[in-house]
Amino acid sequence: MEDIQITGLRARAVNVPLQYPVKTAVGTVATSPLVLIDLLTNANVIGHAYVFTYTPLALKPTLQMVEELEALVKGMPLSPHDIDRAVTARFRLIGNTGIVRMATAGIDMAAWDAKAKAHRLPLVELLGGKARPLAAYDSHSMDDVELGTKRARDAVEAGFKAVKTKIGYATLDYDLKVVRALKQVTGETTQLMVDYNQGLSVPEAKRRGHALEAEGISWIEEPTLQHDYAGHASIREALKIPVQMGENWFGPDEMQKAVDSRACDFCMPDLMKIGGVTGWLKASAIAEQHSLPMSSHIFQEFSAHVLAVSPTAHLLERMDLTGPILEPVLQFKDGQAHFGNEAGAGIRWKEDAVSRFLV
Ligand code: SMN
Ligand code: MG
Repeated sequence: MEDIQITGLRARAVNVPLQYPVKTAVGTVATSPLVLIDLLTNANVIGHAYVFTYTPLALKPTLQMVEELEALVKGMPLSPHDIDRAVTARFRLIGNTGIVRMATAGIDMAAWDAKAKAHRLPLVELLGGKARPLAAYDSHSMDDVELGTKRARDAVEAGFKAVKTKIGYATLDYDLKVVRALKQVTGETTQLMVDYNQGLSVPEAKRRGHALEAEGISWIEEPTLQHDYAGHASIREALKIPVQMGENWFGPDEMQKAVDSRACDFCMPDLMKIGGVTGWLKASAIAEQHSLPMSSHIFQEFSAHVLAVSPTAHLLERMDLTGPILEPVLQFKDGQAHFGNEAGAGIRWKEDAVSRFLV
């Protein structure tokens, strides 16, 4: 196949409604601000990817950062590793982190999608793997008792074998009240994980974590500030529940620092913040070397493909942040994610919905 070239980039900002706002101990994501990326090539394939900006305040700056990258990648061969090298060199001084990392990761994902399409392969096969059903969990919010138990019941009835809820209510007693109500629904057959979204001090995380040890919790996620690796390590030493983190690691280098600090028992890089598919592959090698079970964080479509080639693959997070703007390519059945039945990563825009939510 002759050298495929990148011929352009198109980026659009949308702010889509969420069936369930993502309520966390440190704030609520009420709508889903996304930058939709189309990477154009001279091989009659277009790479699609999206990046999630958490708050509408970061949406336009991220859109502009993606748009600025066109000058860098236009005319380059469709080679994600060449792009990674060029980006690393260009952003050495400012640092490939924050919005820069989010934008460059989006380009990386779109490049891998285009490459797989050019080879008429599902991304997982381009990466040397094979699509297979992946164990998944349904990821919920700080939904309190009534909505929390409804969502847990819906998930169990849909066949999920694991559910995550967000806690960090005003008191430990209320955390326990919600967890016990959900455990009534999930029972012994469905795992229950909790996510504090960085909301506790180290002493409070130990206090609440000890209380949760008798409740049958499968992991406690980001109990304290995400950059406090020593704090996570201290909590991990103190608790019998596995500590989970990783969604806030900007690049494999931050993952390495956290792992060197023995901060967690499990890891869950975010496909965007870790650096796209290229960043994830580096992260999966770190996870393998340290025998860390590796789960994904949102970005469920691309995450399915890269998790399938991750040696320590653990669980795929099911949290739909694209709602009406994506064709439902990824399917969930009996608690597993089914994917890989088309070329690329399976990102197909529903243009009528995109138009409705353009910012
Ligand atoms: C989360 C936080 C914010 C937006 C999406 C998801 C959460 C998770 O920490 O682990 O799903
Ligand atoms: Mg989380």
